[in-house]
Amino acid sequence: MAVAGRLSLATRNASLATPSTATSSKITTQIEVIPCKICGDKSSGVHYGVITCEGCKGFFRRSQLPTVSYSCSRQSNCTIDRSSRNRCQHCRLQKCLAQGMSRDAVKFGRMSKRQRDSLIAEVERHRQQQQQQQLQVDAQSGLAYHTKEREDCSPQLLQPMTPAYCSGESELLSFTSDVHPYLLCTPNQPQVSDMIYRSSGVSPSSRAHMRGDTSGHSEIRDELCDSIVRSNKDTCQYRAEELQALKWKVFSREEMQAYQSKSVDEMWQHCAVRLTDAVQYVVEFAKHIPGFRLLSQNDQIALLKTGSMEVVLVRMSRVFNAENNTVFFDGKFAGTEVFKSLACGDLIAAVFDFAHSVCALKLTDQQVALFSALVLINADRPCLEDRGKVLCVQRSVELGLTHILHRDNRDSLMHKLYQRMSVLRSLCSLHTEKLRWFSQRYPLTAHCLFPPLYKELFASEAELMLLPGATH
Ligand code: HC3
Repeated sequence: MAVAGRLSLATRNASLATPSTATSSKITTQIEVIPCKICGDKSSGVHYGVITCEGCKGFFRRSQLPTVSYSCSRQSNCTIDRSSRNRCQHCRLQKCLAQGMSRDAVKFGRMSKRQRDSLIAEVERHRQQQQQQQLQVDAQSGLAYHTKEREDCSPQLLQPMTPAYCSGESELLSFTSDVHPYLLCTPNQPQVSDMIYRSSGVSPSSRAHMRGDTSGHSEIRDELCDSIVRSNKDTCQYRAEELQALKWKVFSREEMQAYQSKSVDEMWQHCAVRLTDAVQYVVEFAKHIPGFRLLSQNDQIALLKTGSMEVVLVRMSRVFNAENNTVFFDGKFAGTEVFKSLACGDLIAAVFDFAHSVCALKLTDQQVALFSALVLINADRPCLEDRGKVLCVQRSVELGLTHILHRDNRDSLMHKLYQRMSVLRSLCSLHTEKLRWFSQRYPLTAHCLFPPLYKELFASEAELMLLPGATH
């Protein structure tokens, strides 16, 4: 797997939602020349990751309320334009999702250099189109036209646009400059006690040293556990109270039928967007696991590529109601029937069984957090550059998990958690298999309509990029 070659991360600092540089603010002031990607009305900027008008922005915001659910009374293929946009909320929402709108785009919507250049090119292309139209009008009305600006146009800027979902740059990691406590260690020192905190001037270990006591080790371990638990809580996607309040809110028969009458590719696209949202939270979780950021970027990516789907599946147990076998999906609790049109019943059944089996372990939030960290930081994953360093972080997480299980009088859980880990591996292989089947059958959807992050995570395994000219 050519991780280093394909995934360049260095330039991923500009935020699409909150542009901070001069270039970004220049782009935002000019974005309005591009019509709303949903209905074609006049746009007002980038909202939820896509250029839209105020109307579609508000519509998308309202559509994300947990109580909202739309269905189409026709064939789910209504035309959405300025005049028809209010006729079918279902198809309008589908178009928003297909264009890549996501409520998480505000939080995670970082713009890569490629995307920024692409946007500048699109702004320029539209500006020129408008100018061209004006020139034609002027010519017809006999007006002279020669502007310096026209002569200066770079041919580069006139190149065809790459659709947002067809860009080839890494979506996996966006590096922010926020400082979090992190651990530093070398491959030859794989113990928590050998790690050095670099977050503040004086580390817990040196504080302990100065006091001459041995409690420093446990202090470090406790800080590591706290950090992972906090990170898990901050990135868990849904608040416990929210889930509790909606626990018995299941999809109605009509709503379920609306999902079931979606075409296979439509449902795949829908689920791919939902899955990608969940993965983005996992990526944020990973970035705050002490020690993760000290790994090379390629190793961080390699761990996320193999582990993020597994963590999504672990997290599924938190949003799973084992009493009626439903999962929180699109604002309500959904049974396996909701996913029928994906046409992969065996995968869905296996994933639901897994969630059930994790629920049966009755893990605390702390145990789930440490277990998730251990699923991610695994030195046995393929393509790691510095396996020793990964092992070092893995050991520290293992020690943390062992400690909290011991403290909670649940030592015997460790063995069961390792068993669950091997089930996770087979679930992901099955998922990859399904994706391979789907991308052979619907190459266009897989190539152009799946979120870039989804493709980046699963592409190499499932050969999603089957189209000629696709970036490998
Ligand atoms: C059902 C789901 C896996 C679980 C995902 C969960 C429930 C996980 C916990 C998050 O907090 C919320 C969440 C959102 C999306 C859920 C996924 C949607 C589809 C996926 C199935 C396993 C199908 C795989 C979809 C495919 C084939 C397109 O990749």
